Amino acid sequence: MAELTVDIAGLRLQNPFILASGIWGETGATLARALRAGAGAVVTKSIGTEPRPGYPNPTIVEVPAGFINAMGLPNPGIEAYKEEIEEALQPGKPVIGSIFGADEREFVKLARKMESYGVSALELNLSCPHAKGYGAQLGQDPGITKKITAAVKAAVKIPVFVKLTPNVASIAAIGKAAESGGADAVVAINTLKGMAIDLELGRPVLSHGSGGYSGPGIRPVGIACVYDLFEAVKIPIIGMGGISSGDDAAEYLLAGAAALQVGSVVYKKRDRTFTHLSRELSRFLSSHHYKSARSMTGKAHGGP
Ligand code: RRO
Repeated sequence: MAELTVDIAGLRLQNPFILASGIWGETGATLARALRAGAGAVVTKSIGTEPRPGYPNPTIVEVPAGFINAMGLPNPGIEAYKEEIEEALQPGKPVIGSIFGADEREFVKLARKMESYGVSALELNLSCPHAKGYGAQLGQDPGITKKITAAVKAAVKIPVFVKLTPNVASIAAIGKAAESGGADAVVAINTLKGMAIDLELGRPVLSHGSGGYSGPGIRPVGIACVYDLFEAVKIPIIGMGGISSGDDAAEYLLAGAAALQVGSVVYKKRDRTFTHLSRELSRFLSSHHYKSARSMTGKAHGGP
């Protein structure tokens, strides 16, 4: 049996498949469920300083090859989230705390709290495509990305991952900014800005108008981003965007990912997601004579 264990910035994962932020992440019970169902690690919903209801319905629509969502960062706020983390920690596997803020002061406050709750690492959301004053509005700027990353790194001891937006001219430049701010890993990619129009109403389907496109349709974009980042940074890359099979996972590893996140596929495969993907990746490794998932990282680069 090929070895699926991977290490990311000191975190040991039994397999490379991490539940992405926003998928089952608002409660500790669902995070624990994903871990018990075989996830290597889980990422929480992005948590802010205050409770937020999110945008009114409709907040998600199925489109060809994926979904468009504009949930609007719904979350219970950092104070109330302590008990969810406690429950998520029960299975004894890594829990990664995702946070979003408007500036480095908010990020530092959230980072300290999350660390005190016992998470294994932080994921800074600098990439939500439709949040005024948050997410990609900060993460599209390399200077702001570096400043927020450096401020969080100086405030906590646990590893800090920075989740990047594909909605930029050069994701490599933003990855380098995160690295120079001291990031321990980058996560690529968050959703692509997208929109669906309701032909009968003659209006956008989602209440917010635009949203974030995820699912199989964005996989080539994610692969290109991971490939470019691998050439630009030395820190590990956590790859994501449209992974729904062992072959998709292998493609991301070859492009340069050291671990993977999955989101949209969980809506289809639910609790079977992680065992299914692990089994398929394991089969791919054996049939292609790779000893381990680890040994595949970045193998699509370099000479003939
Ligand atoms: O909550 C959302 O609407 C959301 C977030 Br925070 C994000 O980072 N990416 C996304 O597609 N949706």
